[in-house]
Amino acid sequence: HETIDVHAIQAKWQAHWEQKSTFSAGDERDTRPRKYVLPMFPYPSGDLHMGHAENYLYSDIIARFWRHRGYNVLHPVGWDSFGLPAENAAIKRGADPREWTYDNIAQQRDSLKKYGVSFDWSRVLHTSDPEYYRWNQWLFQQMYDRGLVYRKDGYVNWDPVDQTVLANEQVLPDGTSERSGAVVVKKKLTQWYFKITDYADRLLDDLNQLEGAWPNKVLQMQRNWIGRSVGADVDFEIEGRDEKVTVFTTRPDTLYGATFMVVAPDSDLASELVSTADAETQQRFQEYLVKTQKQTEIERQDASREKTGVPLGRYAINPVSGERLPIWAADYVLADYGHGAVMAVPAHDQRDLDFAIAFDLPVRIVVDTTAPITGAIPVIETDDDGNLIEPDPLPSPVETGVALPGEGRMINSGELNGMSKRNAIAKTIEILEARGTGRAAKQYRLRDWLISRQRFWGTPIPMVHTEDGRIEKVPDAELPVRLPQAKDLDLKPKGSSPLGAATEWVETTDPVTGERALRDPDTMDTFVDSSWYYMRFLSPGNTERAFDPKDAQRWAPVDTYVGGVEHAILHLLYARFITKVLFDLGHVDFTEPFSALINQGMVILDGAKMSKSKGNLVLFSDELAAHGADALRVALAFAGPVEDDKDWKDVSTAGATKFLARALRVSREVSSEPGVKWADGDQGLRRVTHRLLADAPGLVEQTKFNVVVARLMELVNAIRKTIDQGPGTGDPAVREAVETTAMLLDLFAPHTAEEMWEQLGYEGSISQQTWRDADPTLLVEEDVTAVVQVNGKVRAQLQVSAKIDTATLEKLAREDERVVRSIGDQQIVKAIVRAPKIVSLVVK
Ligand code: ANZ
Repeated sequence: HETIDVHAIQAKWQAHWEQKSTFSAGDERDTRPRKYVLPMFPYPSGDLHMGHAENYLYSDIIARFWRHRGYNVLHPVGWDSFGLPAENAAIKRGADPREWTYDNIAQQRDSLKKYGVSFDWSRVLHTSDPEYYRWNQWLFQQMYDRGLVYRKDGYVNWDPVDQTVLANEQVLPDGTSERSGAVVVKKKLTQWYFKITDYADRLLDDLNQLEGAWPNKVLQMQRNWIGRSVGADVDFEIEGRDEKVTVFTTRPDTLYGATFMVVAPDSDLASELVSTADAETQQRFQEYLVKTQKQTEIERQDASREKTGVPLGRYAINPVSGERLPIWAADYVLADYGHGAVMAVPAHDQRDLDFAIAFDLPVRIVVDTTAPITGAIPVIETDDDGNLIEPDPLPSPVETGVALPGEGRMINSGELNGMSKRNAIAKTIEILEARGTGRAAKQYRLRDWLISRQRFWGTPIPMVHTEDGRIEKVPDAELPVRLPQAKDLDLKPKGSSPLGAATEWVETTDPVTGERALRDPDTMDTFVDSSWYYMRFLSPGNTERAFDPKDAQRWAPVDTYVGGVEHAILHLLYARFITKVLFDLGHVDFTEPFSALINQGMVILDGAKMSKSKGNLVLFSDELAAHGADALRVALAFAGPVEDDKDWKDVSTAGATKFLARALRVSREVSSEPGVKWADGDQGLRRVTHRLLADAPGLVEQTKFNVVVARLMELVNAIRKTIDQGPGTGDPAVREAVETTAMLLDLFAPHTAEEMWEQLGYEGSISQQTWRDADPTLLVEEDVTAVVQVNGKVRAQLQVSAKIDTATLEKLAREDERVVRSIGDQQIVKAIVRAPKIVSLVVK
C-alpha cells in the first residue's frame, strides 16, 4: 500500500499552471464562445474560512466545466479591501489599516492558490488601490452630474459603537448594526445619498427577468425590500394655512371614513403646524417629540404597542365630505414614509382604531364588510316559515376593538355607496383628479442610499466645499483623491471623519475661483466599491477608463455569480442599481449584472453556525494542510446539494482521500497505449462510462455536483472490477473509463486529475481537454430475463428492461399467455415481485 504525497502533487501542478498561465482568459483573438463565472470577492478580514472553501469550490467547478465544454472562460478574483472591519482590527492592534489589509490579502491569496482554484491571476484587483477607487470617484461624479447624488439633512441611522452612519440596508430587522451589533439610533446629520429610489420601479419590474435564474428567496427578499404600494395622494385643506397637506393612502375608497389626521412628530410639518398653537399644546408636543426620538424605527412600527400621541390644535378639511378633522401627532406615523402624514380611518385600519379608542375619536364605518361583493343582486334568505333572515349585523369596531380591513360594499360614502372596494378606489381617484385635490400615487419602502461614512478606510468623496458655501467636483485631472497616510491620524471613531483632521490633506483650492476650499472629509460606503467591481475585472489595468466598452461587449454581464444568501439585499440590490445607472449613462448595453445566481448553503458544525466567539471554528488553512486541496474539495462537493447547509461532522475528508487514491491507482495500472480502439473494450464498462458522459453536463448545469461525484465513485468501482475480475488492465475500455474519470474529476480534484492525465501518457493540462460525447448506441438499456413462477414452478421467461418497476413487471407477468393458461380458473392470492428478475404467483 503506497502512500501518495498529495502536497507534492499539488505543488507540482500549481507551479505548472502558474508558469503556463493556464487559466488566463483568452483575448479578443480567441474565437471560442465565452462564459464569465464570478464568485463574490473576499473581504480580507483574516484567513479564509469554510464558507470561502465552498464558495470558491463551486465557482471553480463551473469555470472548469465550461472550459471542458469548449468555452473561453473568465474566472477572476480580487479583494473587497476597504471598510470598517479592517479599520477596527487595525485600530485594536495599533496597526495601519493599509498594512493589515494587504498582509491579509497576501495570506488569502496564498490559500486560494493552494486550494487550486482556476483563477485568472492576471486580473487581480483590490478596491483599496487608488487605481481602483479612482473609478469610484469617477462614478460618483458621473452620477452627480446626472442628479443622482445629493446631500440631505435628515435623521439617519447612527451606529454608536462604530461612530458612523449606516444605510437602511445595514440595519438588521432587530434594529442592530449589521457590522458592530450595536443598537442603531437616529441622528440628524447632513449626508450624501445616491438616488436609488428613482430606480425603484425598474429594480422591481426587472426581477421578473431573473425568474428561474436567481433563487426565488432572493427575488422575494428584493421585492419586499423595494416594497411598492399602490394607492393615491390626497390633498387636505388646513384651516389657517395656505398650503394643503398631502397624505398617501392605499385605501382612497375609505376617504369618507377619515375622522382625523395624524402626522409624524419628528416631521417638519408637525413642528410647523403646532407653532400657532397655545403654549401648553406646544409644550406637550415638545415633550412628546423628545420621547419619540428615543424610539427605534422597529419599535415605532410595532403595531401591538399602546398608542400615544398629542393634538396639534389644528384642523384639516375632508375634500369629499367637507368635514373638519382634528390633527394629531403620533409616533406610529413615520416621517420618512409617504408624506409623513396619514388620513386616519379607524373603522378600517387597526392602528387608527387603536388610536381612536385611546383618545375617544369618532369611528365611522364606510365599507359594509358583510355585504356580498360578487354578483349584483344581494341574496335574500328566508327561514322555514318564510320569514326574512336578517344578515348578521356589522360588528362595531369600537366595541370589538377590531378594525374591518376586508372587502365589502361602500356605505355612508355619498356617490360611492354600493360600490365594491376596487371600483370605489378608481372612482375616488377620478373624483379627486377632476377636482385637483388628489391623484393616483405609488410609494416604496426603499429609501435613498446613504453612502457617506465618517471613517478613514474608504474612498474619499471627490468633492470640495468652497468658502462661499458651494460644493464643487474635484476636477477629473486631479483624480484620484488619494487617502493620506494613516500614521499621523487618530483613527478612533469619534463621530466625524478622521480625514477632517488631516489638515494638509483637507485644505485645497476652489476649482472655480482658486480660493481656499476644503475637501469633503467623508469616505464612501464600501458597497459602492462592490457595486461595479465585476466590470473592472474586464479591463483591470486600464488607466483611461473604468472599463473598456469593447471588453464589456465581449464578456458582460456575468453568466454565473456564486455567493452567500447574506447578500440577498444589500450588495445585489446596489449592483443591480449601479448597472442600470451605467446603462443610462451609456457605458453598458445590459441592465442586469448577473444573469444567474447561485447561493451556497453554510458550513456549520453540529447544527450551529461556526464563529470565533463560539469557539467552534473549523479552520480552512488547517484542513488544507491536513488533507490537501483535492480531498477537501471532493469532500465538500460530495457533502450535499449546493444550496443546503452542510454540517462539517458529515463531511468526510477521509472518504474523499480514499476515493482519490483509488482513482490515482487505476490510472497507474492502465497498460494500454493512448489511441487504442475503445470499441473493442469491455461492453459493460463502456456502458457505465458513456452513461456518465451523457449525464454529467446536465448534472453540472443543474449544480448537482454531489451527484456527479457519486457517479464518479461508481465509475471508479466499475473500473476496479473490470481490472480485477474482468479482462484486466490492458482492456481498451479500462483506458477509456480512466480517461473519462480524469476529465470529469478535474472539476473537483484538479491536481489528481492532472496527475492521472500525465500517467495516462498525455502532455499538457487536462483542464483544456474538451469532454467527449457519449456514444448513443451504448446508452440503450440492456434487457434482462425475468422469471415468472406459479406456485413455485417456472411458467414463463420475459425479456424486460433492467430498470423495469415492480408494478409494470407484475402486470406483464399476469398478462403473459403461458401464465394465464397455467392459472386456469384459479385465483391469484399472492404475488411476490422482485424487479427486474422474479415474479412469484401463489394461486388457489
Ligand atoms: C388610509 C387607510 C385606510 C389606510 C385603511 C390603510 C387602511 P403601506 O401598505 O405600507 O404602503 N401610512 C401612510 N403613510 C404613513 C406613514 N408615514 N407612517 C405610517 N403609516 C402611513 O401602507 C400605506 C398605508 O399606511 C396608508 O393607507 C396609510 O394608511 C398608512 F383602511 O390610509 B392608509
